Amino acid sequence: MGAGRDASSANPFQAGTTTLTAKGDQTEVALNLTPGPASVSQPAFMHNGSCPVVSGVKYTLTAVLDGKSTTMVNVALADVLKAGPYAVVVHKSSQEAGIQTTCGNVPSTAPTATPTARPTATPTATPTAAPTTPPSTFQVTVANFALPNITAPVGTTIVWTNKDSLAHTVTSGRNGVFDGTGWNSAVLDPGQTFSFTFTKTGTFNYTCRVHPELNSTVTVNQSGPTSSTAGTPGTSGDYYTY
Ligand SMILES: [Cu+2]
Repeated sequence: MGAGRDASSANPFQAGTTTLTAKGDQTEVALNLTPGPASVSQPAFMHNGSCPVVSGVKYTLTAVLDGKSTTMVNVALADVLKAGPYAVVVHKSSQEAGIQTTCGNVPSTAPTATPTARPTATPTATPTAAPTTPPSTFQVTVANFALPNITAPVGTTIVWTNKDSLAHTVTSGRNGVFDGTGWNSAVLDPGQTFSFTFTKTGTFNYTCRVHPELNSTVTVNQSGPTSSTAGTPGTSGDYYTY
């Protein structure tokens, strides 16, 4: 952790920064100034108080050479800060120690911890509900002399299987007459199938061309469920010719 701050320098001959760094129970005091006279050792001190008024020396720092000085102070950083404020004073040279070239205040509060980026929670993938795909095909049975009434979502392919003992057709229309739209199977002998895919919603009548009294509906909705119920059976049992 670095406690760097400069120095509102009262006499900014040599501007720079003082950095306090915790080193376990010790504190590193690093000065980084614009260099003074080349290769001239410049006495440096940490005084109690603030610039420009300076009272006694608290710590003697390593003399600054070419703008740099590092000193280990045998006091923990928190205690250094607690005991402040301090001012770092650098003198022109040993010979001219009476001339301060820098006075910088050392902050007396703990440096603000560098904000650690808060780890962003890894987004948990929301399990995607398996799309409820409507059954692509729906098996229905023609039996007991009746056509089933059917409900299914759009897109369903309805497969009629004739399990009756009679032949039937499944034909769009009413009363045995194909209405010219939709679907119209051939005559389905027992055991035969016919399929048709419903791509539009609506309620569609259908009938049997062989047995006009058989009339039922296919209801196609935007979505499920799929169901089939027995339609009204014929009564005559007549087998119409076709
Ligand atoms: Cu029929």
